[in-house]
Amino acid sequence: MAQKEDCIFCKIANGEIPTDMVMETEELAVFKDASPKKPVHVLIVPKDHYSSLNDDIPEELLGKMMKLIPEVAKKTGVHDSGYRTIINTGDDANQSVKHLHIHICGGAKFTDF
Ligand code: DGP
Repeated sequence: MAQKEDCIFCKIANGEIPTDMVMETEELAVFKDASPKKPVHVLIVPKDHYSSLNDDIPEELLGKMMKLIPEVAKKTGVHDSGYRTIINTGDDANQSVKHLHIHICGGAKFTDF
């Protein structure tokens, strides 16, 4: 699996478009969401292109994405106060960018579900 042409998250995650990068590993990029819904709102994005969770993602990569969540929470200051992780998949979930990503949101109390 590699990058997909004309995918904005492929370009951001691989440094072709500058962004507010929070942290990076060999396979993952973490950057700030351009339309933050909470004081802290960052995205964990694989550097390889997968369009969604439905895209037969290697277990190892999924594990690395999950393991990175608390590290990102520490780095962004929401580890102890709490945070929400969201993966939107497909149209009914309003997935707007068709490149797999995990939202990490925090810094204010959630009042919905
Ligand atoms: P989703 O609805 O789960 O596909 O969320 C996509 C998120 O990506 C949305 O919260 C806004 C954010 N986003 C869209 N385009 C850009 C961009 O060009 N840069 C950054 N940093 N975030 C973006």
